[in-house]
Amino acid sequence: MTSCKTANGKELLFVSGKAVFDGVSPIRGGIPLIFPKFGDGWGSDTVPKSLPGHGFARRSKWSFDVINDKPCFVLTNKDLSVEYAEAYPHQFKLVFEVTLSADGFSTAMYITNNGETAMNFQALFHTYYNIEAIEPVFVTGLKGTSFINKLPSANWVPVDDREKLTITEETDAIYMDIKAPSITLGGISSTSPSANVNINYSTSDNVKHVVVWNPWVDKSIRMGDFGDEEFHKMICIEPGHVLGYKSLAAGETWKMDQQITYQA
Ligand code: TA6
Repeated sequence: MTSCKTANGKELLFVSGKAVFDGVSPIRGGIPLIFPKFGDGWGSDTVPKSLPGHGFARRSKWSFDVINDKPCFVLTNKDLSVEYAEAYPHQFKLVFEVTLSADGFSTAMYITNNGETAMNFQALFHTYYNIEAIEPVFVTGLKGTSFINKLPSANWVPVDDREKLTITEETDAIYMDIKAPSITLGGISSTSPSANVNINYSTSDNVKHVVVWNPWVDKSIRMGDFGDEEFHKMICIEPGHVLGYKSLAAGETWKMDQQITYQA
Protein backbone atom coordinates (compact mmCIF):
# COMPACT_ATOMS: atom_id res chain seq x y z
CA MET A 1 0.00 0.00 0.00
CA THR A 2 1.75 3.14 -1.21
CA SER A 3 -0.83 5.90 -0.91
CA CYS A 4 -3.92 6.92 1.02
CA LYS A 5 -5.43 10.38 0.66
CA THR A 6 -8.07 11.69 3.03
CA ALA A 7 -11.33 13.14 1.75
CA ASN A 8 -9.69 16.58 1.68
CA GLY A 9 -6.77 15.31 -0.35
CA LYS A 10 -4.13 14.93 2.38
CA GLU A 11 -1.62 12.21 1.43
CA LEU A 12 -0.92 10.26 4.60
CA LEU A 13 1.82 7.93 3.33
CA PHE A 14 5.37 8.68 2.19
CA VAL A 15 7.07 6.97 -0.75
CA SER A 16 10.63 7.84 -1.68
CA GLY A 17 11.19 9.51 -5.04
CA LYS A 18 13.89 6.84 -5.52
CA ALA A 19 11.72 3.86 -4.60
CA VAL A 20 12.17 0.79 -6.82
CA PHE A 21 9.07 -0.91 -8.27
CA ASP A 22 10.61 -3.98 -9.93
CA GLY A 23 8.36 -6.49 -8.19
CA VAL A 24 11.14 -8.02 -6.11
CA SER A 25 12.86 -5.15 -4.30
CA PRO A 26 11.11 -3.84 -1.19
CA ILE A 27 9.37 -0.52 -1.92
CA ARG A 28 10.90 2.35 0.07
CA GLY A 29 7.72 3.72 1.53
CA GLY A 30 4.02 3.12 2.00
CA ILE A 31 3.31 0.18 4.31
CA PRO A 32 5.85 -2.64 3.80
CA LEU A 33 4.39 -5.84 5.27
CA ILE A 34 6.98 -7.42 7.49
CA PHE A 35 6.79 -11.22 7.95
CA PRO A 36 8.08 -13.72 9.15
CA LYS A 37 11.11 -11.84 10.41
CA PHE A 38 11.72 -8.27 11.52
CA GLY A 39 15.38 -8.55 12.45
CA ASP A 40 17.97 -10.80 14.02
CA GLY A 41 18.41 -10.71 17.74
CA TRP A 42 16.00 -9.68 20.47
CA GLY A 43 14.77 -13.22 20.93
CA SER A 44 14.02 -13.88 17.28
CA ASP A 45 16.69 -16.56 17.05
CA THR A 46 14.24 -19.26 16.00
CA VAL A 47 13.37 -17.29 12.87
CA PRO A 48 15.83 -18.36 10.16
CA LYS A 49 18.77 -16.00 9.78
CA SER A 50 18.92 -16.93 6.08
CA LEU A 51 15.79 -14.88 5.43
CA PRO A 52 16.36 -11.31 4.21
CA GLY A 53 16.04 -8.47 6.70
CA HIS A 54 12.37 -7.76 7.38
CA GLY A 55 11.44 -11.12 5.82
CA PHE A 56 10.01 -12.11 2.43
CA ALA A 57 6.40 -10.86 2.59
CA ARG A 58 7.26 -7.36 1.28
CA ARG A 59 9.36 -8.93 -1.52
CA SER A 60 6.75 -11.42 -2.72
CA LYS A 61 3.85 -11.19 -5.16
CA TRP A 62 0.52 -11.25 -3.35
CA SER A 63 -2.71 -12.16 -5.13
CA PHE A 64 -6.00 -10.24 -4.99
CA ASP A 65 -8.99 -12.09 -3.54
CA VAL A 66 -12.42 -11.53 -2.02
CA ILE A 67 -12.98 -13.40 1.25
CA ASN A 68 -16.27 -13.08 3.14
CA ASP A 69 -17.24 -10.30 0.71
CA LYS A 70 -14.14 -8.30 1.64
CA PRO A 71 -11.46 -7.45 -0.96
CA CYS A 72 -8.04 -8.49 0.28
CA PHE A 73 -4.56 -9.59 -0.73
CA VAL A 74 -3.26 -13.07 -0.01
CA LEU A 75 0.18 -14.65 0.30
CA THR A 76 0.71 -18.31 1.07
CA ASN A 77 3.75 -20.53 1.28
CA LYS A 78 2.89 -21.76 -2.24
CA ASP A 79 3.68 -18.27 -3.57
CA LEU A 80 7.23 -18.26 -2.25
CA SER A 81 10.43 -18.68 -4.21
CA VAL A 82 12.20 -22.01 -3.65
CA GLU A 83 14.83 -20.15 -1.62
CA TYR A 84 12.32 -18.60 0.77
CA ALA A 85 10.19 -21.78 1.01
CA GLU A 86 13.28 -23.77 1.99
CA ALA A 87 14.32 -21.16 4.54
CA TYR A 88 10.87 -21.06 6.07
CA PRO A 89 9.29 -24.54 5.65
CA HIS A 90 5.84 -23.77 7.01
CA GLN A 91 2.36 -23.91 5.48
CA PHE A 92 0.85 -20.50 6.13
CA LYS A 93 -1.66 -18.04 4.72
CA LEU A 94 -1.46 -14.27 5.11
CA VAL A 95 -4.55 -12.17 4.39
CA PHE A 96 -4.08 -8.39 4.17
CA GLU A 97 -7.13 -6.11 4.27
CA VAL A 98 -7.44 -2.36 3.86
CA THR A 99 -10.53 -0.51 5.04
CA LEU A 100 -10.94 3.11 3.94
CA SER A 101 -12.73 5.87 5.85
CA ALA A 102 -13.26 9.56 5.19
CA ASP A 103 -10.41 10.54 7.51
CA GLY A 104 -8.02 7.63 7.15
CA PHE A 105 -7.78 3.89 6.82
CA SER A 106 -7.11 0.71 8.69
CA THR A 107 -5.02 -2.29 7.75
CA ALA A 108 -5.33 -5.79 9.12
CA MET A 109 -3.15 -8.82 8.59
CA TYR A 110 -4.38 -12.30 9.47
CA ILE A 111 -1.65 -14.92 9.80
CA THR A 112 -2.83 -18.53 9.74
CA ASN A 113 -0.72 -21.60 10.45
CA ASN A 114 -1.98 -24.30 8.07
CA GLY A 115 0.74 -26.75 9.09
CA GLU A 116 0.87 -29.56 11.60
CA THR A 117 3.44 -27.96 13.90
CA ALA A 118 3.87 -24.60 15.64
CA MET A 119 5.10 -21.72 13.45
CA ASN A 120 7.32 -18.94 14.83
CA PHE A 121 7.31 -15.47 13.26
CA GLN A 122 7.61 -11.73 13.76
CA ALA A 123 5.21 -9.38 11.99
CA LEU A 124 4.94 -5.59 11.62
CA PHE A 125 3.38 -2.81 9.55
CA HIS A 126 6.41 -0.72 8.53
CA THR A 127 4.30 2.40 7.96
CA TYR A 128 5.99 5.47 6.40
CA TYR A 129 4.12 8.70 7.22
CA ASN A 130 4.22 11.74 4.97
CA ILE A 131 5.29 14.92 6.81
CA GLU A 132 6.18 18.42 5.64
CA ALA A 133 9.27 18.83 7.83
CA ILE A 134 10.91 16.76 10.57
CA GLU A 135 11.64 19.59 13.01
CA PRO A 136 8.07 20.28 14.21
CA VAL A 137 7.05 16.60 14.22
CA PHE A 138 6.43 14.89 17.55
CA VAL A 139 5.03 11.61 18.79
CA THR A 140 2.93 11.27 21.93
CA GLY A 141 1.69 8.14 23.67
CA LEU A 142 5.09 6.57 24.34
CA LYS A 143 5.71 8.05 27.79
CA GLY A 144 6.34 5.40 30.42
CA THR A 145 7.34 2.79 27.85
CA SER A 146 10.69 0.98 27.87
CA PHE A 147 12.47 0.85 24.59
CA ILE A 148 15.49 -0.70 22.96
CA ASN A 149 17.59 1.88 21.18
CA LYS A 150 18.89 -0.01 18.12
CA LEU A 151 21.67 2.43 17.34
CA PRO A 152 25.16 0.98 17.98
CA SER A 153 26.33 4.01 19.91
CA ALA A 154 23.25 4.17 22.07
CA ASN A 155 22.56 2.51 25.35
CA TRP A 156 19.45 0.83 26.63
CA VAL A 157 17.07 3.51 27.85
CA PRO A 158 14.88 1.79 30.43
CA VAL A 159 11.87 4.06 30.15
CA ASP A 160 11.02 6.98 27.89
CA ASP A 161 9.82 9.82 30.11
CA ARG A 162 9.11 12.26 27.28
CA GLU A 163 5.54 13.52 26.80
CA LYS A 164 6.55 14.36 23.24
CA LEU A 165 9.21 12.45 21.32
CA THR A 166 10.87 14.67 18.73
CA ILE A 167 13.41 13.68 16.08
CA THR A 168 16.76 15.46 16.21
CA GLU A 169 19.08 12.60 15.15
CA GLU A 170 18.93 9.13 13.68
CA THR A 171 16.18 7.41 15.61
CA ASP A 172 15.65 3.66 15.60
CA ALA A 173 13.84 2.46 18.70
CA ILE A 174 11.69 -0.53 19.53
CA TYR A 175 9.12 0.43 22.16
CA MET A 176 7.71 -2.38 24.29
CA ASP A 177 4.30 -2.80 25.80
CA ILE A 178 2.80 0.54 24.78
CA LYS A 179 0.64 1.80 27.63
CA ALA A 180 -1.48 4.50 25.94
CA PRO A 181 -4.54 3.44 23.90
CA SER A 182 -3.06 5.11 20.84
CA ILE A 183 -0.01 6.94 19.53
CA THR A 184 -0.33 10.40 18.01
CA LEU A 185 1.89 11.90 15.33
CA GLY A 186 1.71 15.70 15.43
CA GLY A 187 3.40 18.68 13.81
CA ILE A 188 2.80 17.21 10.36
CA SER A 189 1.38 20.35 8.71
CA SER A 190 2.58 23.96 8.70
CA THR A 191 -0.80 25.25 7.50
CA SER A 192 -2.78 23.28 10.08
CA PRO A 193 -0.70 23.26 13.29
CA SER A 194 -3.24 21.16 15.20
CA ALA A 195 -3.38 18.47 12.50
CA ASN A 196 -2.25 15.05 13.59
CA VAL A 197 -2.46 11.38 12.76
CA ASN A 198 -3.81 9.08 15.42
CA ILE A 199 -2.51 5.53 15.32
CA ASN A 200 -4.41 2.90 17.21
CA TYR A 201 -3.44 -0.73 16.90
CA SER A 202 -4.05 -4.14 18.39
CA THR A 203 -2.97 -7.73 18.03
CA SER A 204 -4.66 -11.00 18.93
CA ASP A 205 -2.62 -11.33 22.11
CA ASN A 206 -2.57 -7.54 22.63
CA VAL A 207 1.17 -7.36 22.22
CA LYS A 208 2.11 -3.73 21.71
CA HIS A 209 5.50 -3.24 20.14
CA VAL A 210 6.13 -0.09 18.11
CA VAL A 211 9.24 0.90 16.18
CA VAL A 212 9.94 4.60 15.64
CA TRP A 213 12.43 5.26 12.86
CA ASN A 214 13.97 8.16 11.03
CA PRO A 215 17.29 7.54 9.22
CA TRP A 216 18.52 11.15 9.57
CA VAL A 217 21.53 12.33 7.54
CA ASP A 218 24.14 9.57 7.31
CA LYS A 219 21.80 6.60 6.88
CA SER A 220 19.79 8.52 4.27
CA ILE A 221 22.96 8.91 2.22
CA ARG A 222 23.70 5.19 2.57
CA MET A 223 20.28 4.11 1.29
CA GLY A 224 20.32 3.93 -2.50
CA ASP A 225 16.52 3.99 -2.82
CA PHE A 226 16.09 7.04 -0.60
CA GLY A 227 16.91 10.69 -1.26
CA ASP A 228 19.65 12.25 0.86
CA GLU A 229 17.20 14.90 2.12
CA GLU A 230 14.09 12.74 2.33
CA PHE A 231 14.49 12.18 6.06
CA HIS A 232 12.88 15.61 6.36
CA LYS A 233 9.72 14.27 4.76
CA MET A 234 8.99 11.03 6.58
CA ILE A 235 8.81 9.22 9.87
CA CYS A 236 8.05 5.53 10.38
CA ILE A 237 5.76 4.43 13.20
CA GLU A 238 5.61 0.66 12.96
CA PRO A 239 3.32 -1.47 15.12
CA GLY A 240 3.80 -5.20 15.37
CA HIS A 241 5.28 -8.11 17.26
CA VAL A 242 9.05 -7.80 16.94
CA LEU A 243 10.58 -8.54 20.33
CA GLY A 244 11.06 -12.26 20.54
CA TYR A 245 8.67 -14.07 18.24
CA LYS A 246 5.11 -15.25 18.09
CA SER A 247 4.62 -19.01 18.22
CA LEU A 248 1.37 -19.91 16.46
CA ALA A 249 -0.07 -23.38 17.02
CA ALA A 250 -1.20 -25.50 14.08
CA GLY A 251 -4.54 -24.32 12.73
CA GLU A 252 -4.48 -21.03 14.66
CA THR A 253 -4.80 -17.49 13.24
CA TRP A 254 -3.15 -14.37 14.67
CA LYS A 255 -4.43 -10.88 13.80
CA MET A 256 -2.55 -7.60 13.74
CA ASP A 257 -4.29 -4.35 12.85
CA GLN A 258 -3.78 -0.59 12.89
CA GLN A 259 -6.34 2.21 12.54
CA ILE A 260 -4.95 5.46 11.10
CA THR A 261 -7.08 8.58 11.60
CA TYR A 262 -6.16 12.03 10.28
CA GLN A 263 -7.45 14.90 12.44
CA ALA A 264 -7.16 18.35 10.87
O1 TA6 B 1 12.13 -0.45 11.30
C1 TA6 B 1 13.35 0.25 11.40
C2 TA6 B 1 14.41 -0.46 10.57
O2 TA6 B 1 14.60 -1.76 11.04
C3 TA6 B 1 15.68 0.36 10.59
O3 TA6 B 1 16.69 -0.27 11.33
C4 TA6 B 1 16.04 0.50 9.11
O4 TA6 B 1 16.87 -0.55 8.69
C5 TA6 B 1 14.66 0.42 8.45
O5 TA6 B 1 13.96 -0.56 9.20
C6 TA6 B 1 14.66 0.16 6.97
O6 TA6 B 1 14.99 -1.17 6.73
P1 TA6 B 1 15.01 -1.67 5.19
O7 TA6 B 1 15.28 -3.15 5.28
O8 TA6 B 1 13.64 -1.37 4.62
O9 TA6 B 1 16.06 -0.86 4.50
